[in-house]
Amino acid sequence: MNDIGLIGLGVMGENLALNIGRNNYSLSVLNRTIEKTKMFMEQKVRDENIMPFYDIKSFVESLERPRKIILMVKSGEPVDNLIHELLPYLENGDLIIDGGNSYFKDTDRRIEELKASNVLYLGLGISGGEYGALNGPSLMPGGLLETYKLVEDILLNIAAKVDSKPCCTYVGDDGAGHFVKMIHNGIEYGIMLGISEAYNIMRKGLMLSSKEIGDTFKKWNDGELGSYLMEISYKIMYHEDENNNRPLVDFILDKAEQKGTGKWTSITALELGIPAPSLTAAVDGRLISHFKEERIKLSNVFEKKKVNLSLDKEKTIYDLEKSLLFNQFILFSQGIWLINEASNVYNYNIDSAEVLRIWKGGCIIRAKMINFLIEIINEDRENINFLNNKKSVDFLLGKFNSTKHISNIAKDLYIPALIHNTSMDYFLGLIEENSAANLMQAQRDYFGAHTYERVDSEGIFHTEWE
Ligand code: NBP
Repeated sequence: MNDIGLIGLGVMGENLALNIGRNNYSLSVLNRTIEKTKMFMEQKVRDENIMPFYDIKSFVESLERPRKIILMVKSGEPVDNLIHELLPYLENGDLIIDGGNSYFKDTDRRIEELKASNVLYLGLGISGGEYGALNGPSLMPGGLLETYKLVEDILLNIAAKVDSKPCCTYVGDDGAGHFVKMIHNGIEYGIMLGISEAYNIMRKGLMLSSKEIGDTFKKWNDGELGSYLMEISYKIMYHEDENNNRPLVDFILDKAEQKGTGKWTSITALELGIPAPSLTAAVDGRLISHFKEERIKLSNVFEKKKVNLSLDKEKTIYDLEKSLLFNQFILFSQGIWLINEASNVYNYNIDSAEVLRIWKGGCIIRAKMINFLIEIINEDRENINFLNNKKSVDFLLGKFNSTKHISNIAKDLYIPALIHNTSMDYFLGLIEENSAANLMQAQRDYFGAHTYERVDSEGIFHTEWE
């Protein structure tokens, strides 16, 4: 009998299976396309105790009770279909673990639906790509605590380790794990766009070569901006196309794809009523990039008046570094605010400092900055928006002029800088004591008798404006 089963031998599934096997657990595996299972067994499996199966019944029967089955398949319908196929063979107390990027509300629903069959369900957010899956990902499990306890040992062993601590923690109830993974991806979109904007300014404004941009990213990666995404960005800049020994990045079509987690983050922010404009800007950045044909047409119609900018290279690079720190801080703060709000609204009971701790290793958004963020959160555990803290404001104010400078340069050069601009406006919005929302309230009352409150007396007011 094997310790655990895994269904779905795609990029993530096969690497996770090997990771589990290398941690001395015995494993049954199954994949919809049989050929893939055979190739996996022949080409990837070495000494690991991994057994292939080609039908659900014998796969389930090969597992130690209570059975533990990880699904590593495309989110959505495939997950529901597999649950449906597994159910006839499962018994009370067996456990399904969904390791894909499922929408957290689907996970809430599945946990609820499976209660009738006494089958347990864990929504497991996994980050780290194929390297992380194999060598230690960041794991974000959510569901009942008792359910998590059944696989805690395995999850802690296969997770990445930072300061000898596993990058895995019980995140919270129901879909909390998938919620946190969704926010992780929202932040990931934002950091990626921010770095790409810096790249754009360096190549179009400073006329730097890919090699020079790579050198800059590498230097930043050694400093405060150190992160996985900065590390891969400098390596990408150095990477040459096999065909012509020129930077491969120059030959990649500028249309960014997405699979949905960033979009869900924005939709969730709107549903929860929490402002997260930088996270949304990151999705919009990808959407705009997708309209390549329109962009080509419009770029020929709209005359970009040449501005004679004599940019100071050293100063611009210095400001870019500071502005990226500014953006990254804002992106994390918006993500954590959403997590804290969701924790209250959906009763997930999430500890956001713990979430940040497990994002310190294994995952795509691991960054040196996280230690500082944890320090700020721990100063006031009741504060759901960690921007509302003196250290946060000091940090951002220290980078404000640099961000403003970069934003201005981008406009002068007609370069979009969605993350830079949005993060700055978000910050300005939050530090503005008297906003212009008084006019909006008056407009609402004017056309819709929506009423308003006054600053000089209590109560609800309406005016006949005409
Ligand atoms: P892949 O595209 O590499 O593999 C997808 C897997 O899903 C294959 O095993 C495929 O089987 C299976 N599958 C599909 Br598609 N439809 C199915 C169905 N109706 N019934 C049964 N199996 C089905 O994806 P991946 O990158 O390994 O991602 C797996 C999950 O992990 C996704 O939810 C993804 O969002 C998430 N994730 C991915 C990453 C990443 O970096 N790639 C990171 C974190 C999380 P087949 O071989 O028969 O087509």
